[in-house]
Amino acid sequence: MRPRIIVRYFNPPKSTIWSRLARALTRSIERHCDGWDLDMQEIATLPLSSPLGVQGNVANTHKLDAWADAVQSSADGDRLLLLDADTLIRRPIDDVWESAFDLAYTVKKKGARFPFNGGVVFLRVSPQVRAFVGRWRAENRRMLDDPIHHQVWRPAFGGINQAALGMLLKLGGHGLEVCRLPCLEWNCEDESWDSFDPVRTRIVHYKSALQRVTLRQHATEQVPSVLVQEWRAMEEDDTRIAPRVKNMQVTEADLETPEQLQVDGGEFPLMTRGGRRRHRQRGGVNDGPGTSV
Ligand SMILES: [Mn+2]
Repeated sequence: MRPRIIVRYFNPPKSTIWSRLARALTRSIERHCDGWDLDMQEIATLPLSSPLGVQGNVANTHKLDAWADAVQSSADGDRLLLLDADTLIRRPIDDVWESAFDLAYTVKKKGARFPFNGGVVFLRVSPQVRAFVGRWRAENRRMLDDPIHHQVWRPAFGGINQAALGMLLKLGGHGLEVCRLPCLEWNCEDESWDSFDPVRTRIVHYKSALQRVTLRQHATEQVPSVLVQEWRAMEEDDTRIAPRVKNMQVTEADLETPEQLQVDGGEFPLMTRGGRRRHRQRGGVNDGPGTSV
């Protein structure tokens, strides 16, 4: 069974920002995750509200609910990556399965404001894992409904998804084998951006300031330009598909089935445009397949 990447996102009213992020992520997965399936869905927003009016908490609750649904409907032995839509995969991630774990999450370097980031979570599904993710969802809901409950855990773990996960990991008793992956490699987030290593980093998290600058939302924050450029290059790749196919190089395989080239070939189907022009300039005849290709 191929491992599966689970992405759930939604757009705020009158915005397509998250669709844009999701498209670039999809492109990066197509490029680097050959042996994986992608299960990406835009979800409808529900009329949830946060007693403190914190819209980010509501959004993250919707996302976690949808992740949890995907986990509950997975079979024992399924390998899943729960992934935020504001990420980019920039090199293969298959190595993660070399470690034995039920749940793997990404920890920040020492001295960071919070100990981990919840945007990248790998799972090997089992009844215990389904039960744990069910508790994660329930604790998150409890924190949304009861801000005091969130306040107890927020100083240690931050946002609502993370506070709920941090609480459950801290309390223990879940019986899961838990693996801690370094953020710099597996989830390069705000406190890792400055240490970004193109050879090592597999997943970059385009959150907060990096997201604003990358999407050109009139942001002036200082973020590593190499990360901004990588994301923009991935997005532009989307719109270059047609021209790239049109300018396709002729390969050995094409020469074996020359009829495929007639679309653009015209008079001398096996020559490039430049080859045909030079051929005419020389006043030559078409002297057989492949000569000017
Ligand atoms: Mn995120």
